[in-house]
Amino acid sequence: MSLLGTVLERDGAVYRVATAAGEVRAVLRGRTKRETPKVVVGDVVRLEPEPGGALCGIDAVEPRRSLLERRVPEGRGARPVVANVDQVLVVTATRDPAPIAQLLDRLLVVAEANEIPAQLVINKVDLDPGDALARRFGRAGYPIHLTSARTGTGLDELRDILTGRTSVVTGPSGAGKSSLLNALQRGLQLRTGEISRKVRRGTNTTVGSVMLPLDAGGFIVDTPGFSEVGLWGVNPRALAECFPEMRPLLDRCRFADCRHVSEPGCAIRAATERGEIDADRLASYRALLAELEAEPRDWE
Ligand SMILES: Nc1nc2c(ncn2[C@@H]2O[C@H](COP(=O)(O)OP(=O)(O)OP(=O)(O)O)[C@@H](O)[C@H]2O)c(=O)[nH]1
Ligand SMILES: [Mg+2]
Ligand SMILES: [Zn+2]
Repeated sequence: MSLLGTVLERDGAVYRVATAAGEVRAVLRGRTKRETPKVVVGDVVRLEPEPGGALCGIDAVEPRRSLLERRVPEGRGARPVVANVDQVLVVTATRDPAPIAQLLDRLLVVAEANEIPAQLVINKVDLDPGDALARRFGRAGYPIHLTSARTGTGLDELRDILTGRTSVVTGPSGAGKSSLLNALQRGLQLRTGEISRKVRRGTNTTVGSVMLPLDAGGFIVDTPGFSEVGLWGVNPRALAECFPEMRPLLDRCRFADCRHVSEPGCAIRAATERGEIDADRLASYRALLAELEAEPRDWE
């Protein structure tokens, strides 16, 4: 009798898997050992209890709804990081630390490049209402959620969008991600007010992703180094498609291969001059474009 489960974490050859009957530990077996795709965190797997053993066998991987991939700089293709992510929540503070719009744009582009819907959480509204941020990203087309982990503002709304889905929560250090999650999920006790992830990132060792089940249903994914996921290898030509407010205008540029930098007849620049696209978003687009164009052209 086989059982379905969701892979929460990998520890060497052993996977921690959540099933309706509780958590089990499992190893790859036969077919899943040899075959690609390799099992990653977030995968829904079919388990076969090992007779008399403490470990289950993973017999099959269910088809994936989505896949967040880390593209490898040396042109070695892409490495799967997390499967079945439904949404990315980019969290920023209104202040302390000061929001950096361009960094938020980058995180949103990473989500778009992986074809995962993104939303913006503007936290610490007890310190500043965050109007300018809400306007900038709202105009770009992103759903906005105003929260305060300190006062509880917006937490019901945040709980609603997390429930029943698998969400990557990302954003700059100090934005309040851990504080928000602790406020939403009893017993989570993530450490706050320390720069935990930075330390791990600095060592250059890739720490795997972890999924945290929510009591209300759904999972939160902690993916170290999300900002390094996904931008490598994005075709510069496809970058403008990762800006939702630019997408509907792209076929109106005079040249089909318009980079929206200095080309004549550019519909994006015209819309920016008319005030329909935020000039600062276009500036972010150009900064990311320059970065991508400086990369080796693995994707060609
Ligand atoms: N005033 C105020 N402070 C907050 C709020 N949310 C979090 N903080 C504080 O901001 C600091 C950073 O919060 P964390 O939850 O650790 O931030 P983080 O995003 O998890 O940071 P990293 O784990 O380093 O990425 C802590 O001192 C929190 O107490 C809020 O809504 N309002
Ligand atoms: Mg944290
Ligand atoms: Zn153009």
